[in-house]
Amino acid sequence: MSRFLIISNRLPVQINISEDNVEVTPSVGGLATGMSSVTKLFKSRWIGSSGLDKSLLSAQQIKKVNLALKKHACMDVNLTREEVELYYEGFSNKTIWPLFHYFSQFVEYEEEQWQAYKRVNQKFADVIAENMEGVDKIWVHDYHLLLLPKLIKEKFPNVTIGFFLHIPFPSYELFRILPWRTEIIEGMLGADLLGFHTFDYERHFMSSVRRLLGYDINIDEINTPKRIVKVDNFPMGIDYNKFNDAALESQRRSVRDRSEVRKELERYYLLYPETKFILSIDRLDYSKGLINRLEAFEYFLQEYSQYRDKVTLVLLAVPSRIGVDQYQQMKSEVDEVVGRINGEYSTINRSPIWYFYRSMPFENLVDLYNYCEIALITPIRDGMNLVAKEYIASKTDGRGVLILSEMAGAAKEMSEALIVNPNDKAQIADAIKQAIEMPLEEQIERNTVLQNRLKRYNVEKWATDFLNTLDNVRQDEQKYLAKRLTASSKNKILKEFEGSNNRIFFLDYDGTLTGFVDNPQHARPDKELYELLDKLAENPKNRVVLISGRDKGTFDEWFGNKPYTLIVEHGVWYRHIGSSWKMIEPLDDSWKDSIRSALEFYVDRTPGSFIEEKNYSLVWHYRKSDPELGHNRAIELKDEMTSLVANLNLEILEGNKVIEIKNQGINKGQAALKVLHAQPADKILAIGDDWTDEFLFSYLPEEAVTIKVGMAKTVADYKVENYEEVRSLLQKLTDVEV
Ligand code: GDG
Repeated sequence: MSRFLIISNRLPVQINISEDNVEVTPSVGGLATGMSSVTKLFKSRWIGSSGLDKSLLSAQQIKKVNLALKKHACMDVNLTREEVELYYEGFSNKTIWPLFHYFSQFVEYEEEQWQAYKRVNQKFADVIAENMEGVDKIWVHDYHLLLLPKLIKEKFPNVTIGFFLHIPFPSYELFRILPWRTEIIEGMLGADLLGFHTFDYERHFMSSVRRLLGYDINIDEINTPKRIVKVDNFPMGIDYNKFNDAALESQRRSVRDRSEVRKELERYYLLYPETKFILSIDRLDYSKGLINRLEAFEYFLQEYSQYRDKVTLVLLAVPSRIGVDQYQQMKSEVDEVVGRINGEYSTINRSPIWYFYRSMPFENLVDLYNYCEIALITPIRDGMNLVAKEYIASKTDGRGVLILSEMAGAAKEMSEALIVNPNDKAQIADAIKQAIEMPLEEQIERNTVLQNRLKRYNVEKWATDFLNTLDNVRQDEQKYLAKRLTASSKNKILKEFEGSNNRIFFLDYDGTLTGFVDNPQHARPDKELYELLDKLAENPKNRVVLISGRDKGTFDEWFGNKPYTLIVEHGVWYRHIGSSWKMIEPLDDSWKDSIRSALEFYVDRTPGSFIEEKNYSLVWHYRKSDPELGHNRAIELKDEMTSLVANLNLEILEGNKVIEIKNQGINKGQAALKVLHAQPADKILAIGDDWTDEFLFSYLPEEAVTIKVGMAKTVADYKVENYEEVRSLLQKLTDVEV
């Protein structure tokens, strides 16, 4: 059985210590529930902080805590008071939390807190390292541990790492503000699978990767220099049955056994049968939009005076992060606004807001969900918002209206709710009115759709979906690892080539023999490369063929007097050693004028891009353009060209930050076959990095050894990481005995 680690800032347990007695009970939060279903499948262990300040405990108590945690398969990461202050309250909650929720005015940029954040992420990595025996899979959670995936990967490259972010990932324009943005993105990219609640967060993350690191992105995969990282969205669900069953159970209880909250609501309802309860539940956090919500409610009371004595707002604000200044300020602000509204609109018998600043036991929470006719959930930003889902799950008779902010991740899946802009008081007030007046059939109709969806995609499904995707990524990784050119496969190739008297090497140029540079003109061969190729070519048993998308002129200039065969323009021209350029097949170039003018339009609208003209093709380069603009324009260009090129018998080749338009049926594979046909070889080696090289790999006879540079998918036999590895292999081949 494989072993699995779950990592989060806090362990999913409550610890009670009284003198010599230590009691550890599992907590019941969404994440813990979701995980419990998957932890049954694997031998797993949870690593996180217990939240205890161990400096206040005796050695005996610490021992007991650790033992009790072990029984619950938990491992404590021991944080000092100072670390909690700087890493948790500090960098996590005063830098990342406000920034990722678009509250840039609250963001602190403290080097000391950043250093503590790095230190604590390392501390987590160290505890993980001590617990790695038999572990092949790790799932890291949330914004406190953004650097952890990379720290684990560096030490344990073969372990598969998933990371899930529970809060929004902001747009690049916000994220770029952060002085430590690159380290954070690189930290996250240590994972093999990155999960977000919504496609928007995923999209924002991709955009930051593209802009900060320039990596190529293929739909939902990022090609980093070493690995492919998969990115996807997994909207977190809830334990639907738990809420639905608890609500049914509460209704079945005799009046005497009901919770105080329920009794109080029912009593009030008997007195004022026209009352509609509007429920608001969240942690007291600025991202949850409490002030806006209260002001919208105030506006509603002003505008729709006919409902003033018919609505009660039940406001449950759960204390949170009380050590952070903004949270204390917010508490005073909420107190003040609630006081103002109640002061203005209360009568002798009733006040419009019932305000609770505390957390409630689960049963009471479900009673509130079940009993209140309307839920008003209007965060300014929220990764997902589980309260909205729990409310709907607790509506056992299908009645009730959810008013939900469009800024909550949950809004993407809950379009049957009344969706509002949390900053638009008038719209919220109208939605409250609409909710009060909504016919029961409509409520049931909307909620049935919502409930069916929540039942299906519950937290268990969420967790298993994520882990199944992680397993698939692992299998892909294994496939990749199987293709990785190892020392032993290298030796095998060398041995095979040693025995041959007639060897040929088809070598792509850019990205294969040299690295990429911004301007293709600057990618001249260096001295080391000339020496390497010369040495390879000087052996009479070897033939060196450079096969590239470049133009004749450039290759003439760089390799004109060299003893290599040259194939350029992706197989349009070839030149044998000492002879002149010949066309592989006669071609027509009369199409160029019409295509050129279309491409010029893209150059005008895409700063930094330019056209390269080859004899039988036109190339639009966008490596120096804004990465996202370039990417989008490339998609547009391909779209626009599709029908045009088909009519002119042309084709579009997409390379690394280039789009090339050329005559159909010409490719590196066909050109290589011509060369082989004219003069066969018994050992063939082909190396390339681009997808245009895939033609080469697939056209060559089966016995050819083919090598892909980079991590992208390939039909080649082997993969190497970069051009340096190619050079080192060629170096070894020059030493093969004559
Ligand atoms: C973060 C993201 C994302 C609340 N009051 C009481 C209580 N709760 C429980 C609710 C719910 C949970 O706390 C709150 O979850 P949310 O999703 O609404 O919000 P965050 O705490 O901010 O969570 C959020 C989430 O992570 C998951 O990825 O959805 O966007 O910010 O489950 O039931 N539970 C009890 N008493 C209370 O008074 N027992």
